[in-house]
Amino acid sequence: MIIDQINLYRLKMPLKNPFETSFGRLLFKDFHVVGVHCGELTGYAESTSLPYPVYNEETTGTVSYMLKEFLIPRLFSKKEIGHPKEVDELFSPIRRNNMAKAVLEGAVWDLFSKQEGIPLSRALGGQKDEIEAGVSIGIEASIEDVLAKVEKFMADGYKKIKVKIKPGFDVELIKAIRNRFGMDVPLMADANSAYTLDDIELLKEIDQYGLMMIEQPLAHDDIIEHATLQKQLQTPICLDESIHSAEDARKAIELGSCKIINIKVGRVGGLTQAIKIHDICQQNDIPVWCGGMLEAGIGRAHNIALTSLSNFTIPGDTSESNRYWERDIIKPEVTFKEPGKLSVPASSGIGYEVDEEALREYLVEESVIKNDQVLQS
Ligand code: OSB
Ligand code: MG
Repeated sequence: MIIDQINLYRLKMPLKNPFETSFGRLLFKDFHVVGVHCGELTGYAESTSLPYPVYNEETTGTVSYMLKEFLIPRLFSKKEIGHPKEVDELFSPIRRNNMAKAVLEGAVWDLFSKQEGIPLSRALGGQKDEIEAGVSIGIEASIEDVLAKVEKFMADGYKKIKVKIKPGFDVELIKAIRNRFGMDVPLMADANSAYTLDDIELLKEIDQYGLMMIEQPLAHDDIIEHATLQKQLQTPICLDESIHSAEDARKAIELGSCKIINIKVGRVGGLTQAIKIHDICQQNDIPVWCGGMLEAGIGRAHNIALTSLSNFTIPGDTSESNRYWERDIIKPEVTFKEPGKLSVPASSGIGYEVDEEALREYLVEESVIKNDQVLQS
């Protein structure tokens, strides 16, 4: 592949409803779509950054800066790319900035699979034709409001319900869900680092409710105290924020910091690294699932392709497009093939068309970056 041009689109998409976590409230998604061009073909990916550095250290602004100043020039410096894994290697001397790396690497993966004429899922090594869908419910004004959403999403057929918790909105919420809907709800809680080991009694109380897992209860950069906590809980701990690479995953597994890992492509710096984490977890009998960052359609399509790998045995955060969007940026939108199940596309690349008209509707900034190396040669 010789990439001749890269289009960088910054989009602002209003969420149907605000989404609140222990670190704040989001009203819209402000993110980038990257298109990498090679002749007639374009590979697409979407950045998972948020407007504020509250989930990780990146923001939509830092992603834009890193892409323009470092990552795109570095990609162009390599004359020809044989395989997307080379992009992961090419970016490895640059520290962190994983979401910025991931969006460019992901677009190259899509381009590569389009060139090969195979689905992205197959290029990644995935075998499944369908995956199970889960949904994440934010912190709401009241427990009743969360219960109403749980009821709706269960009726829709979702196979996993994740609820966000924070101090003061935790035990009572879980108890209310169990009291209303019983043990049949495949339920988990995500704390987004809102607790410390001082909260051990409260965490032990949550332990009674038979959750599938508790996600990232302790600090965003911790794997030591999570190991201490896991020894005292029956409920599996799932790490999200703490895992940025296959090396992090290996160390967390070795320490016993978790029994499950949430893989988010952006957080770990791309699909190549996501596959490595998947493989290390598989070798150690640690199941994984694909976490979400309120993606629009392109990001959703990437997540579906990744989830087709065999150790993604737990439903992820990947929901239908209409969970967050009035109008998504792909055609067709992501919808269930049957309740709670999504098809893994059989056509080449991400398997969805980018809806240019919708993309333009949300566009706030566009940059076209040409590869001068190609023009000169
Ligand atoms: O921790 O999983 C998280 C959204 C933004 C930031 C962090 C998280 C989330 C979600 C979103 O839970 C899930 C989704 O994409 O539906
Ligand atoms: Mg999480």
